[in-house]
Amino acid sequence: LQQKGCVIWITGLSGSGKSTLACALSRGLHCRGKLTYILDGDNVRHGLNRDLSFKAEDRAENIRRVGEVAKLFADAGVICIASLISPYRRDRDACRALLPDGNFVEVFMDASLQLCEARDSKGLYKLARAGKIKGFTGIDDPYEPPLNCEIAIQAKDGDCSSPADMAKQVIAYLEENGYM
Ligand code: GGZ
Repeated sequence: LQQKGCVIWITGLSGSGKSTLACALSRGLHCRGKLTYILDGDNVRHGLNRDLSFKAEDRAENIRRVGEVAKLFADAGVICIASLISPYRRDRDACRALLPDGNFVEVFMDASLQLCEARDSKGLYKLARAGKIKGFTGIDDPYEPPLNCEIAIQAKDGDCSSPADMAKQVIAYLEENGYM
């Protein structure tokens, strides 16, 4: 295996398209002969992190564990795609600090709350607005957008790139930076 591992960290609101990008990216990289692994917040919270809630310190622990696991994959030469809301800058920066310079690629799914809420694919925003979910990111819990991410993917109403196009944006970055 001749592959440089890295972590692609996808952050953004619920419904911003993180998992969709993760899947499309994984597919695109497989087509190019790369080994990948997806760590998705929603999935990891059913197993490894099933003891964690959504209060700030548990989100921090969720992100810390995923960061550590992602680092193990990267050390093994895998392109590890982590897809979590990861709303706090400090927690994301701590994951970045686990890896050598350049091996942590932060991707911001830059979709407005308005757009994510309009999509509401799982009906969670509706529940949050009704007060049935407390501490929901974007509603009554903060989301801190990245200040210096490697890649920002803009999603605007009626003008969303296809998953494959979003993936291409990330793959182009990986090509320019010697990962391909
Ligand atoms: C945010 C929540 C919450 C609260 C449940 N706040 O869109 P989804 O449903 O499928 O993905 C979201 C998922 C977020 O898990 P993460 O591990 O990515 O979050 S974090 O990085 O902040 O630890 C959402 C669902 O869980 N969900 N309650 N209160 N999202």
